Amino acid sequence: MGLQVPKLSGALRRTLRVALLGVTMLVLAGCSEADTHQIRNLAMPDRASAQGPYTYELWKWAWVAAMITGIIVWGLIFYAVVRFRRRSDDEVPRQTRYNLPLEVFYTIAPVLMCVVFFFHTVRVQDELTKLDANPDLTVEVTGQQWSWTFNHGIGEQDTSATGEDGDFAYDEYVYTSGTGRDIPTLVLPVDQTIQFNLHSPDVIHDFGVPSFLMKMDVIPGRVNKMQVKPTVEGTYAGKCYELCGVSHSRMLFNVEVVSQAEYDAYLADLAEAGQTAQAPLIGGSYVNDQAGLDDDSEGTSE
Ligand SMILES: [Cu+2]
Repeated sequence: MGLQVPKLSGALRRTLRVALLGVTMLVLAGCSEADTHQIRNLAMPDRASAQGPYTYELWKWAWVAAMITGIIVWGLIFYAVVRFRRRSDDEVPRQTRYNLPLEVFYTIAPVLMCVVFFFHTVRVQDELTKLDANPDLTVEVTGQQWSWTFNHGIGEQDTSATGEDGDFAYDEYVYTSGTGRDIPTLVLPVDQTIQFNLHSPDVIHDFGVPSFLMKMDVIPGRVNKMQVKPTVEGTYAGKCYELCGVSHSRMLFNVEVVSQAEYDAYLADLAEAGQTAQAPLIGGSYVNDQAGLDDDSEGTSE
């Protein structure tokens, strides 16, 4: 006799079916609106930047590709389990080895899949790291252990400035700076292409805003540049994406995307509060003698 599968009685089968339906409904009903939103977004935040959809589409289609692969693999597994199951106690099914076409297939198929993933990853990466030679504004960002300093330029922007070796795009800056205890807010105007020049005086950090679906390493000794165009006004959360030391988890900041008028008013407020500087606060040799980047920045002290 073959494998003994116990036959379920009709009544038992009906009971099981009702129970399964009940459990499914309970699980689905347990999903809050936020959960369903998350599921529909494939666990990604709503896109709040012009760059966001590129990252999101890559993420979405990677899931689709993984799902198709999964369904094929699961299908083949179940097919093999059923089709080639042991049918007798004293007989072993035909053992197949060294099937050359099959081996060629399962070597080439994953390589082809990686090629497709790689191609689209590079395509999206090129799109995200593309730099407009004339961004609407440039913000000098400093990631320091353990917070952020944001330097906004005042007046005319010199787009030929490199952001390196003291060559900055503006003659005057206003700034805001946080500590590990008191997280800073980055205010940005909506629908403007904003260039972030990223500076670090100490270790590698990573500047990113989940809702923009963009992030970039902040590396000491070099200035990485990233451009983002926020498209939706609102308040977002930003953070350091690179484990940079003991208080890495405190390297949070808020992002407020506002209208151009509100942005201008914000810069005026900072200037009025005396948070002005001739050059952006970027740490390095500035770290001990510039406001906002003094020892107080180390939120873990005391
Ligand atoms: Cu960090």
